[in-house]
Amino acid sequence: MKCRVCGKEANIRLSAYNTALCADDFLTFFERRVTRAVQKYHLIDQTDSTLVAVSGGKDSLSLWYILNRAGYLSDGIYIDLGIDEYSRVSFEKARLMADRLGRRIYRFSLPALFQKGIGDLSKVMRRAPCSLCGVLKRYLMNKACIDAGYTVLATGHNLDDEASALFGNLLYWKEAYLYKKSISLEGRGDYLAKKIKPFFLCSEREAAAYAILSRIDYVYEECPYSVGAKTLLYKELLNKIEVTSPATKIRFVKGYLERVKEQEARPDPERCARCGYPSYTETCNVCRLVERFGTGEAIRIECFEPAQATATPDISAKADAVV
Ligand code: Q46
Ligand code: ZN
Repeated sequence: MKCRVCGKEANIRLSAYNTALCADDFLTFFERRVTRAVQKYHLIDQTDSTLVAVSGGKDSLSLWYILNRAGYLSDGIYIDLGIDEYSRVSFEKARLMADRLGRRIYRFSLPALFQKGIGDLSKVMRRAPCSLCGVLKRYLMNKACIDAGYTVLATGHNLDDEASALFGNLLYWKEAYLYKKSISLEGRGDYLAKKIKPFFLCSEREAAAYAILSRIDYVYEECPYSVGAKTLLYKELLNKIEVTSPATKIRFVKGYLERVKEQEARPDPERCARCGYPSYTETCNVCRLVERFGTGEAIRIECFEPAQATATPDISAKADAVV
């Protein structure tokens, strides 16, 4: 198997593109796909300042790394869910990347906020950890963006995440959620940051290969609460289909993107009467949680400066030059 670009021995086969590439050409290929998506879908403008949601995993750390290499200088936000060793190691990896990039990282800590991690909090709330986690992460990441003056929040959701979520929503005809996802969701004034997913069309396998080949030190373990999640089953099923019919996932998600464009403009979300952030109810879920379990102190974000400012190689010129 030879690299399609240079003819050397290939390191990765990309069946969806009917090609194979060596390590160097794969890195260029992947970076170019991400920067092209940023340009094509107008994800980040010159006037934007970007915050990347980092979990310590391969997707978010690779995204943070690529954006900075491409000249989209961005800082990170980490939510400490209070899951013992897993959270400790995850933050360690996120900080390593912050130092490598010479960028700032912010942290919201659930144990500091509620004196409980996501596990205990979900028990007292009688709510599934992932559902509660989703509510808290959405709120805190948006708050971090707005409070610290960033205009765009970037997340590392990849093609497999999007395809499995879409598959699940279709399978159960969850129409209310069906058209809520996109590669980019516009912000609203001073209370809702724009959200972007630059890896929307990049597979999980490609992101993992990029992380390994770029020597990104990421946390290999999955969050313990992800065990048994339906999305993992959907990913497995879609990967099986992909083996016999390469490029199915990307066609599925691209087809969705074309259709989502045709949907009506989203109405402005209502705002929480207490904190002013988006809410479906008069007082948002997080304000109610803080009232019940908070320490009495305001929600505080920690900011960590990088240990040293290291120059990050600029790929913006290279990304344009490669065909
Ligand atoms: S939702 Fe659930 Fe994830 Fe939160 S509790 Fe862990 S598995 S981290 S994306
Ligand atoms: Zn609120």
